[in-house]
Amino acid sequence: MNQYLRTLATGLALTALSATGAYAANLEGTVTSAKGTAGLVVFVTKAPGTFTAPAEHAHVDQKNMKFVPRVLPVVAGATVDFVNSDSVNHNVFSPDNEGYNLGTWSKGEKRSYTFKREGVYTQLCSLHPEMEAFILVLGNPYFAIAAADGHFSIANVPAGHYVLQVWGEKLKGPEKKKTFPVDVTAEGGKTAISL
Ligand SMILES: [Cu+2]
Repeated sequence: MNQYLRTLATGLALTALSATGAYAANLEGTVTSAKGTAGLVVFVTKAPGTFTAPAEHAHVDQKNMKFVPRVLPVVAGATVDFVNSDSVNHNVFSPDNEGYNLGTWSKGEKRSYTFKREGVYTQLCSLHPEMEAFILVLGNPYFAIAAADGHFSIANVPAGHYVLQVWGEKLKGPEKKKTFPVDVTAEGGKTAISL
């Protein structure tokens, strides 16, 4: 194959890869907020295509009188198993969106719930009012929880233009509505978000 044909073939292959969205890279960045970065969820607001939740269930533990993790982002359709690891009974209910009450169960048992609708669901226990956690149900799998230093990395994002938003339990409405545009190329994407 001569040089021209080789270049043409490479170009066609790259075009085909791009058209099928095969280019996917890490979208990384930092988020800063006066309210702290622990538990902040950075997510892509909209992404083309339809997404199915992983068959494997996500888990929320009830341990030492706390929900662990306190913040859990999942894609719509995901099933979450709530596991009681304490020697006392726990309950799980949420007053948000369609609302649910999974009942009360004892150590070593679990109950499951499938989140079909996008939204934020506060997790509460009717037996222990101090217990609280949050499940964010998102429309696509492109999200990450920021580390304590504010760094986040969203894996396998197809090349394209996106808008990021941030959710945090201490953030107010205007902060949660702030949008941050970012481009992802074959080499990835990088951004700095200041709330
Ligand atoms: Cu409880």
